[in-house]
Amino acid sequence: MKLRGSRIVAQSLLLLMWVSSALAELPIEKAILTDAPNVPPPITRLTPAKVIAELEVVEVQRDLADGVQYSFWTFGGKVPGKFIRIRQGDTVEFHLLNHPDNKLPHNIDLHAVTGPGGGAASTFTAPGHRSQFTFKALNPGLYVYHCATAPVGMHIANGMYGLIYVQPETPLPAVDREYYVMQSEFYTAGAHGEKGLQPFSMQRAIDEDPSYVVFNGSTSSLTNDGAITADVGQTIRLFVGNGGPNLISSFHVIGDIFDNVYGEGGTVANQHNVQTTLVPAGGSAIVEFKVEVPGTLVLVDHSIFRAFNKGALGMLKVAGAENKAIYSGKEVDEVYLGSVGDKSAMEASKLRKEYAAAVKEDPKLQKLSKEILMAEGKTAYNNNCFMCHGMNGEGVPGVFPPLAKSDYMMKRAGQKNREDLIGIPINGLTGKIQVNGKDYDSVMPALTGLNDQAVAAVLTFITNSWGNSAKPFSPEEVRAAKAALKDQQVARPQH
Ligand code: HEC
Ligand SMILES: [Cu+2]
Repeated sequence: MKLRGSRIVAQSLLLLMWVSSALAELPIEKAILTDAPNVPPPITRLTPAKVIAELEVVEVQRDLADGVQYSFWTFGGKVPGKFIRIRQGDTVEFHLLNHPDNKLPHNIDLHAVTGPGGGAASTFTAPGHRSQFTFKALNPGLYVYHCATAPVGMHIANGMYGLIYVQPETPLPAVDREYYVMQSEFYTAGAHGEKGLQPFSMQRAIDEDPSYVVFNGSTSSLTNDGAITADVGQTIRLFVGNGGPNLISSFHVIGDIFDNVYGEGGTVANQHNVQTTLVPAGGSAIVEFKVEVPGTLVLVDHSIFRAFNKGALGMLKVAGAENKAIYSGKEVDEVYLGSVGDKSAMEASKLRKEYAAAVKEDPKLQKLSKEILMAEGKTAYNNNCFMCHGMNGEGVPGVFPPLAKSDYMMKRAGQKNREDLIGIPINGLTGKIQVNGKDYDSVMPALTGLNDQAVAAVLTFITNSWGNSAKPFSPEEVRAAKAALKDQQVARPQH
């Protein structure tokens, strides 16, 4: 018995020695932590290390929006908390420090930890205290961490979240730029934009009715001077997190397409060529894309009122030379009135009808408008017709038929068949016709340069000159006849 007991003791001792020597063999390094939008540099070592990570909880008052302040509870002084980068297989000695000026106890639940509460119970820390625990990073991936002290929702809502990236043993391909972007909501007592220090509203948080949805802790963290940057031709990797506490993000970059998405922050690029990717509350995604042309790309939650009305908007400014083959810039800029144009055209035709009706009722106006048509018609005739039909409509015997006292024409200038006559200058005339007992079989070309007004005028002129007399032609009549002639042409196509 005694012998067996001492053998167990010896065996345990050996095991203990092996464990401690294995630990002792690990190189020790201090984790580099960064504030958003920066990411610590890729880890280049090929074997595990013992990493010491130190994170301090600080309760601070900062701007949430222009003129709007909020009392944030933070991991490291800013929202989101500092980015932690370790390597798969690393042993992490984690230190949580609660600043002595803070009012509340806090802890941390790292989703990268395999163990109860993700470290929450082991890190419960009162103000002015520090806690420590150690975990082994078994699973690679991009993980959210957050405070899990009751009331948990309130601690998260006040800004207590961040990202820890457990770099896989085989790292993701190298890119030119890596950035840290984390979305979250804020529930203020005042409405969006209400100035001054805004207290947290528990009711709004329960109702999931945020007054702010932001990237990296405020409406201006990633805009204008806060914009992240890149040069044309570079590859970008965004480590995207969502602290919630309630909303799912429809993460989208206006003006580019994700070449690769590591869905839900896992280690497999499970999709290519993606426009918008979902980032769950308490979850993440890694997206990669190449910037090909200069300009400002806009990061949004594509639940779009959150972007344009609650603050979920960021910028990636790309500098470099244009590439017109990929993006031309504006090529056409012209007026398009759409239904407004139709409306004004309708209005004009209505007024024209009213005008015609008014002219009809007033003999003086009627006479005047006929005189106008005659004068315009004479001009049109002299410019377009006289070279064939003659100065006085006499025509050329056997070649060009006369218009003066033409029975052919005047038959069509009465009540019936007026559209036949209107069609002659518009479409021209070919084939056998008889005018005043004489045959003509020639070609009159279409006179395409005449508008409705000119056609009405020239027809009024030729049917009221040289002894002819008929009712004047109006532009409206010409327009209607044109439409009727078009329909006839469609019905029996000309050859
Ligand atoms: C290039 C010469 C030419 C021009 C220019 C020309 N016509 Fe004609 N016109 C003719 C010919 C030729 C005919 C007979 C066509 C046929 O034989 O089918 C004709 C026929 C007519 C007829 C029917 C026959 C008649 O004498 O009643 C009318 C009306 C007419 N033209 C009006 C016009 C008007 C109005 C214009 C100017 C806007 C015009 N023409 C310009 C050559 C011309
Ligand atoms: Cu907390």
